[in-house]
Amino acid sequence: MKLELVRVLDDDGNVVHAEREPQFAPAELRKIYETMLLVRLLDERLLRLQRQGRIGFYLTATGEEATHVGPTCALRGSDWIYSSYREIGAALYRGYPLRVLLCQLFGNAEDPVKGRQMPVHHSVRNLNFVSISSPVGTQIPQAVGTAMAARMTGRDDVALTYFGEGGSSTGAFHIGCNFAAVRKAPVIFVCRNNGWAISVPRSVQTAAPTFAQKAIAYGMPGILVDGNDALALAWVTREAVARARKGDGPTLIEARTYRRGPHSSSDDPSVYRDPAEPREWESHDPILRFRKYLANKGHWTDADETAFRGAFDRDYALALAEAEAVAPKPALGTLFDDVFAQRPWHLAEQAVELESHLRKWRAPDA
Ligand SMILES: Cc1ncc(C[n+]2csc(CCOP(=O)(O)OP(=O)(O)O)c2C)c(N)n1
Repeated sequence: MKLELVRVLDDDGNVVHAEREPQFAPAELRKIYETMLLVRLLDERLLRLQRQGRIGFYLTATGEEATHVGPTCALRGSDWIYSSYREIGAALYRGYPLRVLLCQLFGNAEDPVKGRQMPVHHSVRNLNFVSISSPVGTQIPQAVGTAMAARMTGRDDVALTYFGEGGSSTGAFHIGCNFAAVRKAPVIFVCRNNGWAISVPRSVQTAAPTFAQKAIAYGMPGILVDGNDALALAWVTREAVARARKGDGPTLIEARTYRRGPHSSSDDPSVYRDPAEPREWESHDPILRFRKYLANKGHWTDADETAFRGAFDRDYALALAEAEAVAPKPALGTLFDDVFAQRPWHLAEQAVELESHLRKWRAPDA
């Protein structure tokens, strides 16, 4: 079977399918662009921070920024986002503050999850951006459950979940898709096919020609979209959201993109990947394409670009200084908080034991 690759823009930012162009207001178009650029600028800075030994781990998304913002901008604020570890742009689009993002990376007292998660595993409760799970694919059934809960409580909110193409090989993907399609859960599955699952190439991830066509077997629509085209992503997601809200069930969207960088700061792709491959994808860059589109419409100038980058430099420097130097580490006692409404006996015992251990051994300046 052959699925059309849905596009709105070509690589030069020209509109190739005007009938699909989402008619966004200029301010919205600028927000989409600025969020994608923010992800790119943060990736450069934060990977450097990791290399300097100031944070323990980082995951970049260079070349995949449109997959974060395109689907999310088609949602409303009360809809739920269950992302993997790579879609920070979805939270940034909803207004995740830079300072809190950095506090999470440092795992300090202002980190919403108090240093208990790895860096980049964000949790932004007030933005309906649900705590990221490390085990690949686990967010998929979580999103389905939330979508079902919304429907059972009479709300028309939807849940959108992002995962890599590697995530589609998990049992959680099958469970989530099957249950959602049978029950017509208002959920949107966004499979971000970036070609690689750490060192596993797409060619051995599945024998199917596309990930989108897996939807057919579950009995839901499957859409193949250019993952470097934010407008095409917004358009297909908008249609999927409309179906979900009116009770017509889930959609599986395959966003075809490419992981230009390493899997994470712990990875070295030169040992398993031809370096010509990521270079080839630079010509399909999602941010450059969108910038040309915006400029053609008269909504972005070189002066806007300079001003945005300048403001980012200032905001980043301030947020970094505050997060790194000002915010303290989480108090050790918080280790026992937040899991049980009433602390069970074994944790109560451990808390007392920790206190007496610290009284005995704590260094004078700790
Ligand atoms: C259940 C599980 N198995 C293995 C891992 C180790 N692991 C972390 S990321 C990853 C690759 C995931 O690739 P993909 O889903 O394509 O997402 P991408 O990293 O490309 O965005 C693996 C195997 C894990 N975190 N969880």
